[in-house]
Order: sequence, then C-alpha cells, then structure tokens
Amino acid sequence: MIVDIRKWKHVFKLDPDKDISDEALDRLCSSGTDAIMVGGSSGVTFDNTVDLLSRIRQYEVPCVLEISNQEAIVPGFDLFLVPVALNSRDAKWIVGQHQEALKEYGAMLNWDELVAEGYIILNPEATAAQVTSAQTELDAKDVMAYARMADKLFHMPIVYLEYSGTFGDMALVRRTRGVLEQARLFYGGGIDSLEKAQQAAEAADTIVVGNIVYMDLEQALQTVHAKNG
Ligand code: 1GP
Repeated sequence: MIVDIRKWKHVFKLDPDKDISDEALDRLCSSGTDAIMVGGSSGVTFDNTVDLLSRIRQYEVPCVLEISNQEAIVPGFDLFLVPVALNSRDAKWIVGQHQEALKEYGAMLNWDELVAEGYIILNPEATAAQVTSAQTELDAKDVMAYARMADKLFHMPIVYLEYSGTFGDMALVRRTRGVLEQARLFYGGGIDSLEKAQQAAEAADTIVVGNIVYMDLEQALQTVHAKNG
C-alpha cells in the first residue's frame, strides 16, 4: 500500500498497552480517518504491537507504527514513523536509541518506509515529556527555531507539536505551521470534541486524536468530521 502522509488530515493514535474492544476498533477503522498510528509512551511491547496490528489489518485503513522502542519494532506496517525528541535534554531520545537500532538493522532497512518526526514536546505533565526529560519551558521563538531546524536543516517530513493530555496553544501551532516550507505540521494533545478538532485542524496540517478514544468513543468518532473543514 502506498501511504502519503501529505494527504493526512486526521489520525487516530492507538496505544498497544491499552485495551480496545473489537466493536470500538471496527468503528475507528471504518470512521473515515486517514490513518491509524500505533504507538505509546510506555508498556509497548512486540507482542501487544503485533496483536493490535493484526486486528487493524482486517480493515483497509493505512496503519503505521510510531516506533517507541527497539523491542517493539514489528514488520508489516505501511510506514514506520521515527520520533526524534528535539527538545529532550537527553541525547538518547534525539540520536541515541536511533543509533543503537541502526547498529542492529541499518543494513537491512527499507528507507522508503521510514519517516522522521521532529517532536517538540510542550506539556510537561505528559509521559513523553517525562520519559525524554523534555525542556518544555519554551517560548514561541524557541519552538519556531526547533521547527525550522527539523524542516530546513534536517529535512524531516513531519514536525510534531506534542501536547499529549492537554489542549495546546493554537496560536502557536498556527505560527509554527507558518514557518514550515516542506514539513507537515502534526498536532496532538487534548482533542476530545469536534470543536477542538476543528480548531486544531484549522491551525495544523494533521491532527492526532489519542486518549479520548479510550475515554469517550462517541466524542472520538466525532473528531473525524473536522476533516471536512
Ligand atoms: C499523543 O499526540 C497524541 O501522542 C494525542 O494526544 O492523547 O491527548 O489525544 P491525546
């Protein structure tokens, strides 16, 4: 399957470490979302990732893996997103784990299936911020500089503003998108209604809807309508 991230407006992110019923998965995969992203910040294993992939594969929706650790790299996804935590204080989350993985798999990778995501993590309470020791006290100039670094210096296809768990500053999201030339701006965090999805979809290129899937499936499904403006 050819997957074009540049066409994505809406993505559901499913966590292999969380339970989801067959019925809920059926409704999510048939919702009209552009892709299902599989990933999480903790408890992601090879086994729970394989299990979720095989269930999603019953549907036509593109399914991509956001790699969270080397042990949980499962073949068979349409694409593999590789997070680079640009504002981490720990090089392990910027280049360290990546270098370790490439020592193992570097010679046998299909590079066309790999897409780098330049993460800027902005909610200090998020697990991702804590795991990566992210420097979240950033002003707009700081964020813009990271965004340009990802876009212009490193040529990353995705800049990801990550507010996981809280709804972010849409003015900042819009400004950040404004400085990108080739990268696509992903926004994720706290989208729990159609209204918030519409606000985020207006500010970013692609919106990512995560936790509400597990809290209130009906509200989660509503967010797909933000695709239509
Ligand atoms: C998490 O950006 C996603 O990586 C979505 O965040 O769980 O807050 O929707 P939420």
